[in-house]
Amino acid sequence: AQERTWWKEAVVYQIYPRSFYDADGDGIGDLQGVIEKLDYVADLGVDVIWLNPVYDSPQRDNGYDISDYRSIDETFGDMDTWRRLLDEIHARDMRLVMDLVVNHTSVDHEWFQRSRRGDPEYEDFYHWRETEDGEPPNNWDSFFGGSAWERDAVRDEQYLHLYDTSQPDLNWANEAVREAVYEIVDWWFQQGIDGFRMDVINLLSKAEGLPDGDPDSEWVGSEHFVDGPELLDYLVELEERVLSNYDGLTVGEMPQLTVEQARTYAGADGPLDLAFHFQHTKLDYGPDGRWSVGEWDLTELKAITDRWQTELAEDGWNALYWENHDQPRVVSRYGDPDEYRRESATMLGTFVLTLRGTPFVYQGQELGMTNAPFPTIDDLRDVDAINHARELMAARDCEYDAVRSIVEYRTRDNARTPMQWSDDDHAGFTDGEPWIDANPNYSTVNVERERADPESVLSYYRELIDLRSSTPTLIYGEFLDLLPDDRQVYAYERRREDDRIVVVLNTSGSAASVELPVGVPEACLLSNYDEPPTDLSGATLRPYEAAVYRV
Ligand code: TEU
Repeated sequence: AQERTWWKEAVVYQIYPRSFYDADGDGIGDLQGVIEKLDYVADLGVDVIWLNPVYDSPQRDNGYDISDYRSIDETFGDMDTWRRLLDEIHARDMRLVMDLVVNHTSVDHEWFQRSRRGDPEYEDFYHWRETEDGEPPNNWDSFFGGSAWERDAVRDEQYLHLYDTSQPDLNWANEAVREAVYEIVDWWFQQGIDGFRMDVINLLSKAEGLPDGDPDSEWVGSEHFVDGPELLDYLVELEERVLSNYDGLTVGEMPQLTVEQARTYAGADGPLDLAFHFQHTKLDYGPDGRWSVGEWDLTELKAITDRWQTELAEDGWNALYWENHDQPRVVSRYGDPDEYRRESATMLGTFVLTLRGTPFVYQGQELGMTNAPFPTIDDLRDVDAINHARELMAARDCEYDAVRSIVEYRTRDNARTPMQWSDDDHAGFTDGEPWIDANPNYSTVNVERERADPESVLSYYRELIDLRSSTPTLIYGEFLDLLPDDRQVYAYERRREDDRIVVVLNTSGSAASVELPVGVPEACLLSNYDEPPTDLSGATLRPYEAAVYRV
């Protein structure tokens, strides 16, 4: 059985400050903007805010390239504004989780500057190698495309970067690196934060000798740096040295995570509380992986969900999400952004908030924000999308127009268009020129309009979060899939002692019939249509209909 903790009962709201609200009119969202919108966030009924990186950074990867861990980038404000933000969050009985990015730093970080100059104290802070012929030391790829190695002109050696060339990987085998990171983590907890989301934290340990990877794998080299040999030791050390002194929430972002690994790192005896896996975010990948699109199949989602819900039932706890700043908008992937935007957005929300685990809602998801158009390559901002668009164009010897549909579908920019506050210019996000264009549908999809409409996605999310937070069965209850083979309807039960809740979701845009051995429910607790079915032993669900019952 699961022990009760605050973070199991919490709903987390993720804020990407660059795109949330711009208080000073420079076109980029900032901390003062977050402060000004805190009542909106508190009104949603969420308990925790996770804030993407706001530290000093040249912003090559929007803050995931940090040049000083103990300072706020002037784009976003300063330490005083940050302290005010923390106080204002706490004053509203919410908590603040910050982002910890310690697999790599920016090339602008002092550690790298000293390392490249061969300062003995820092020379081994990164992975430096040289080969006789000057070729890359191994065949590993950067996640953003191209080789994971870059030559540095100052040191005249190559350094490893699993992400952008401006994001050199730290050498965690060096004890001095670990000590430096532990001090940073401790320093932030001392400032009063309530936890950390830990960026690509399962990539810290690289296999001895940095051997070549399987050239056919989805991410070449990954078998040598995902879940590496020393990872558990590093995380246990971090937890013993720092994390165990605080009652914070720690959630590790772990690409390629399996459920067995999740139990190791985030089980009751593991160093972290939660871990994000990616299995359900790949259902719509095509034959060529991330930069292709395929049909997704509900039974695959059911198999993944059932595995994670069941295997973490006694030990471990799920981190539940559809969206974050790296994922396209869920309505555009697993729903219908045109004909059934409201219905599919609320159906998908119902799913993620009625599973066992801690749900994470990304800014704009609660409005049913959709993917945006990126008509030319110059409309893209994301280094990942720009690199891959160029790679695809080179490989196919074609113009952007020919790769536009896949790039537009997958770019992380979809999550980063401005939060849609109103139908004013630029969605009410800024008085200046936004760093990225607002989605043109802001005239109809925006907070102001949805707030006034009791049938909106926003109104539904408020009710949903309230239901979730006030229903222990939805938090702690056992999960049982009632129709594992149905390709259209998702139906499951949450059960705790003699309380039984049944969730019924039509995941398609056509009518679907459902027959469940639960008969006539005692009450319908929430639904996204008027007059939801009253007898589940034989009912027809309308397109994307969702209903939550007590049976
Ligand atoms: O992302 C790590 C990462 O590789 C994935 O989240 C990836 O974007 C996803 O699988 C696509 O489906 C983290 C941060 O969240 C991201 O914003 C940074 O760019 C990256 O690390 C480097 O710090």
